[in-house]
Amino acid sequence: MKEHAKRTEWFLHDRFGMFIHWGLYAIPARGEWVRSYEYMSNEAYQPYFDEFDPVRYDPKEWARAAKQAGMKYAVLTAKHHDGFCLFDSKLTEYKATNTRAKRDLIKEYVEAFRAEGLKVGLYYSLIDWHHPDYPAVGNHPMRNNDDYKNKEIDFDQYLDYMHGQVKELLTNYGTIDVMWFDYSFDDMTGEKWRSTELVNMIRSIQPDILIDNRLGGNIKSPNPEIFAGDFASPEQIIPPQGVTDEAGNSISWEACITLNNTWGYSAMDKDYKSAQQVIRVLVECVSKNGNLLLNVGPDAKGEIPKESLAILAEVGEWMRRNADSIVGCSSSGLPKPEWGRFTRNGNKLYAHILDRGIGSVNVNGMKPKVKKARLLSDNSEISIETPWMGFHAHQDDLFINLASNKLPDERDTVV
Ligand code: FHN
Repeated sequence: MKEHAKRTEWFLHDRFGMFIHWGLYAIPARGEWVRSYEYMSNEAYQPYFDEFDPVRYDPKEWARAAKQAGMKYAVLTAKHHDGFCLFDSKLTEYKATNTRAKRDLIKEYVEAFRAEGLKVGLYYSLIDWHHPDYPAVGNHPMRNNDDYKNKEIDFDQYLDYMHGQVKELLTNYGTIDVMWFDYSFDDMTGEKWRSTELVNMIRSIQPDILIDNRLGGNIKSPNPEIFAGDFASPEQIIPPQGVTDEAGNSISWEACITLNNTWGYSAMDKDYKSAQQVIRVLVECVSKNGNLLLNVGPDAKGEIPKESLAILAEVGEWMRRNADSIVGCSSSGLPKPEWGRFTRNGNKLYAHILDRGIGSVNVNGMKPKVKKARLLSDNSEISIETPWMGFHAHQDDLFINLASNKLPDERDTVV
């Protein structure tokens, strides 16, 4: 579909984004599912609304951290499952402008990230544990409360509210580049959300916006539903072979991955990935035609955890020297080499030597004959005359730029 290809052009070029999970759950600091895990009623959760006062929220700092990390876009939770709205919705009082913050946090976010040249996306939860007309199904905090479960609700009222808020987000905050819905489950999928009506409304307001695949439907179908989405959204995993449609053609996908183990802020979870692990994940995604949406969970004061900032800064230092092998790149068309992965941008082939134990790469066997090899980080020459190239991949010599004279023949093998 031509308009789909046009819409996804920037997405397939940019490759690397920041996911941001932030809201009232940063106060209990036990992750964004705390209401569900601890069966909290609206009343039990209300103190967090009453307290919420992110005095150190400065999205310009967030945007700088993202940009310096080499990220090109971001997606921030406008409303997560707890129903709390970070934006000044006219459809509810359960919003940031009614807390001590008294700020439209989404407005400040889109302005700050655009000012740094990043594209802006909004995450919006289909699930809403606060809304009176949302049923106590799935992992709803009141799923074991018979009084709650038996009360009369009007789900269409909730859908009118949900559709109305999406319209507010796409009308009041300028160009939004990604609408990241989350998530369909069991029979709560597709038309249960009135998805065709919702996507038609979205496209009527912002025709070029990208939509993820979590409204339901089958994005891999040769004739996907209008709401099947523009990209697949594997979570906490990298698909072994990337993502393809039913005909075996690669389709747009984006892996969303946490830096520790929780999306929302957790004071206890200090089990962070290293910068090297993040770089490997990023390289693997791009080598398989995918994007990486890397998550941060700011704390209740509005700051990204220092551990996350340190990792982002180290990844950014690598990206400062090596972004050419990520941004604008895709899969290479070559089989995965034993020593790492390839990415490709047109006729530039990038060899990412990821397995430290293997210090040499035999490029002479590569077809077409490699014209020249350079270490991308400092453009130093890599000799390709010797039968093998014994250079030692160390901390920042993660890959070389093999400028070959034409695209590798799909049938080529790397010896
Ligand atoms: O339940 C959410 C979860 O809190 C988080 O937002 C992730 C991010 O993709 N999505 C859902 C779990 O799949």
